[in-house]
Amino acid sequence: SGSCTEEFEIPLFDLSTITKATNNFSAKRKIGEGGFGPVYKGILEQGQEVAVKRLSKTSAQGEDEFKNEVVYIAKLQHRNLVKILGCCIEGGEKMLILEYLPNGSLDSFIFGDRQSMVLDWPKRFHIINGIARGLVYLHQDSPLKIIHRDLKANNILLDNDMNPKISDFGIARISEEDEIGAMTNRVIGTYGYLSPEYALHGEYSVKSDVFSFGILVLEIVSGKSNRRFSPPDLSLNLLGYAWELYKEGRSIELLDEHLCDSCLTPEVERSIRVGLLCVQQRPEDRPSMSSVVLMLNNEGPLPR
Ligand code: ACK
Repeated sequence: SGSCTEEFEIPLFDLSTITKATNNFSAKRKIGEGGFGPVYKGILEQGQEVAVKRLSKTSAQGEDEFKNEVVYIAKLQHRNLVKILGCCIEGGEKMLILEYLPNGSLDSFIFGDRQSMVLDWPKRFHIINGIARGLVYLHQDSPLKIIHRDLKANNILLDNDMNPKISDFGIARISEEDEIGAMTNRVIGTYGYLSPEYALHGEYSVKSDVFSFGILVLEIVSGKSNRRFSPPDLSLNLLGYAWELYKEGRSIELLDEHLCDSCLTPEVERSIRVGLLCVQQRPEDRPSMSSVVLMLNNEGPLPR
């Protein structure tokens, strides 16, 4: 009994419970490296699988990201966001206990070693649509209006049914409603996904998430990663390539070679077009996530 913070009423786990569940944080149980430290798979006494995100950076930034994540994730509840089960703050340790998602991140699915399990187009569209719905919730339907700021394939986790779940709220921020953009002099996030106004001028808004979403769409469609590209070459990358193909009516060449040629259905074309709308240079030209969902599902007009 007890809770992580007075304010948020998240269940508090004992350190002994988590130590046991993770086999004393054994290397075998480590599933990856997250924003502020390693992530372990844990199995609770009742057999329930959990993911344990352990704060390891003893830096002010690590502490901030941990606190940020607890505070935000506790208030958010949506089928396309990772669920928090509780936390553990004891003996100098700080950990988040999250639902365990057996299929890991989208990153390893589309660019990684799981290429043998090629995602067909309907699954890819399901993933794109789910991420978009999660973002509509974050941006406008959640009690806090939140900008994620670090959307990338590595932060999209997949459950057993390939439902995407947005994770890692370490650097998320509340969006000030009537502000077009907030400023920061500390640009954190991941190159390849950062919008130009954020990467170059530290200006962020919900429209920076829309940009990152657009990159994700192009990555999911093409099976190619945009991560290795960084400023000032923002145009010499996947999105520049996608634009070229689109303008010349050759969008089919963007498609992942693992997808069938007959895949260039109106649905795929729509997704590519929506992705390209989202990565426009000027934030004000990018659509909101709610119009993205409408356009993806052919329920709203798609501008030329
Ligand atoms: O692709 P992955 O195995 O899936 O590697 C990353 C790594 O940890 C760093 O984020 C994995 N991961 C993070 N959170 C979870 C979770 N809740 N369930 C399963 N795997 C997770 C992620």
